[in-house]
Formats: sequence, C-alpha cells, structure tokens
Amino acid sequence: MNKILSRSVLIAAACGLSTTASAAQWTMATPYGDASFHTKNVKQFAEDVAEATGGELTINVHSGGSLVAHGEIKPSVRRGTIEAGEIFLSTLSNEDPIFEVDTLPGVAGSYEEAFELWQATKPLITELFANQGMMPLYAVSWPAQGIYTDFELNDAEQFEGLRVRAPNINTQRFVDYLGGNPTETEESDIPTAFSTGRVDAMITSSSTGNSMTAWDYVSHYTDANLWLPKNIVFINQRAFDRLDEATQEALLEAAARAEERGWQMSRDDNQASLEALQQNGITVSEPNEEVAEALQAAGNRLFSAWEDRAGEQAQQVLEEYQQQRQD
Ligand code: PCA
Repeated sequence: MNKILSRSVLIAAACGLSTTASAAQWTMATPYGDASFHTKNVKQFAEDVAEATGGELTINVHSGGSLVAHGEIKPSVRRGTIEAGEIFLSTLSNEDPIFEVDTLPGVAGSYEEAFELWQATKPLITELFANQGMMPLYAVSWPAQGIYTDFELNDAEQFEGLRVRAPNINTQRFVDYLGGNPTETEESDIPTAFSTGRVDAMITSSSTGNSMTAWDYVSHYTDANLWLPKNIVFINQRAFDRLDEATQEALLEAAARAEERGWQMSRDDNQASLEALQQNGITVSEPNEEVAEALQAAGNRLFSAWEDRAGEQAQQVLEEYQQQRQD
C-alpha cells in the first residue's frame, strides 16, 4: 500500500467509514421539519442511496431550516457549499413565472392534474436549473391548499383586514385580492406567528396544519382546494459529475422511487391529516357558495396577473399542458 492510500484509509477508519476512501458525503438542507411527509420521504431517499451505493454516497439531511435558511438553500447548492437541497418550488417565482404555475387556481385541481403539470413543466424547469449548474432530482406535491381561521368562514367580508400567513408571493397576492393583509411566514415560524399575534389565519395544506398543530391557534379549516404546489429536490451538477457512473445511476434510480413514493405519501398524508385535524377539534368544511365565489374571483385575478407576467416560454408550456388535458 502506498503512503497516500494508506493515509486515506487511516482517515476513513478514523471517521468510522467502512467504505472506500473515495466515498462521497453530501450535505442536504430542507426547510421542512421532521413531522412533514416530505422530510420523511427525503430521509428515506437518503437511506436508499446509502444502501444502493454500498455507502459510496451518503446524504446527510438537515431538516427544519436548521443548517441553511429556506431562501439560502438554492444559492448554497448553486455555489456548491452544500450538494443538495429541497425547497418550495414557487418561492423561485421572482426568477421565472414558470416556478409558480403550480400556485394558480384552476390550473391543476387534483393529484392527477398536478402530476401532469409537473411532467409538462419539468423540461423547462430542468433547463432553468441546468443554466445555474444544478439538476432537479424529483418533485412532490403538497396536498391542496386551504384556509385556517379562528372562526367559521362563511362570509367573504370576513377577509377584510384579516392577517393571513402565506407561504409564497402568489398566495400573498391572493390574500391581498381577497381584502386581507398577507404576511409571508416560513412553515417553521407558524407557531410563533400565531402566538405573538402577528397573524390571525393561514393558507396551507391539511398536512402542514397537522404537523404544525394548527388546533393550538385556530378552530376551522376551509378545505378550498385552491391549488397543489410542489417541493423540488435538486443537486449541484459538479457534485454529481464527480460521482462514478454506477453511483450516479443508483442516485437517479432512488430519486425516481422517491418521487413515486412521495406523491402517494402526499395523498395518504392528506387523508390522515384531515382526520387528525378533526380529532383535535378543528371543524373541517368546504367553502359555502359566497366564499367560493370570492375565492374564484381572486383566483381569476391571480391567473390574469400571472399571464401578464409570464414570458412566452412559460405561457406556451401552460398551453401545451392545457391542450393535453383536453385531448
Ligand atoms: N406547506 C408548506 C408549503 C405548502 C404547504 O402545504 C407551507 O405552508 O409552508
């Protein structure tokens, strides 16, 4: 054994690694906590990768924004400070309107449609990530978004002046159009936002309401089926290129499985979360006609504002998706 090799074997032994000295250790950051099904899925993905590569690649997942704040995850992966990240895709809307096409009402209102929309937008999204030296691995939808309030929402006037927590800019616009006062708040900051009285209500999914114990702050969930927004998991391209071919293949294969598993987890978690909300005393109902009309009107405005902002490419992708749906 030559000197350099014997040294790296020694280092590997010192680090407790049972694999070869060339084994890669990746760092991954996600803003979502361990109670989220997305985080459970990505941790399973990391385990699958370690197993399939015999430890040639290990991915250490740092959840709940503990290592990198949400807004810094993509820049960090781009720079290569960390190798992998997960984010709420629509938070990239200031870069390109295609990223927020899954937070528009009336575009995809079911899991089937949301998945088709992902397939339709994937090539352009992949290209935009590639332009910045990154590669998407998979994307998984949250359950449909609805509205949490501490009163029964039965009148559109109730939105007037209501301080509503929203997870992205488009949802803030939506709240604004309804007459409310939107505040962008990270999922992990939801408890503080309510307990300090910064917000009265929030827009999110059954899943986030459940994992953030919404019953501590609100009493009603209006299951409005607004839209099904996605998280995306992506990596630094150079880090990928440094892996040998077999490891690359194993990684991509595990990612494909994570995507499939994740969409199913989302459906299951939606059911389980709706039950958990009710068991903990939250009244779950669909919007009444008047509220539904107000949501529809705000949604229409949101959609036309998006069309005005969207470039030709993004509009074309949406048209192709809509065309496919009609066929
Ligand atoms: N949960 C995340 C994003 C959408 C969702 O359902 C959140 O509210 O921050």
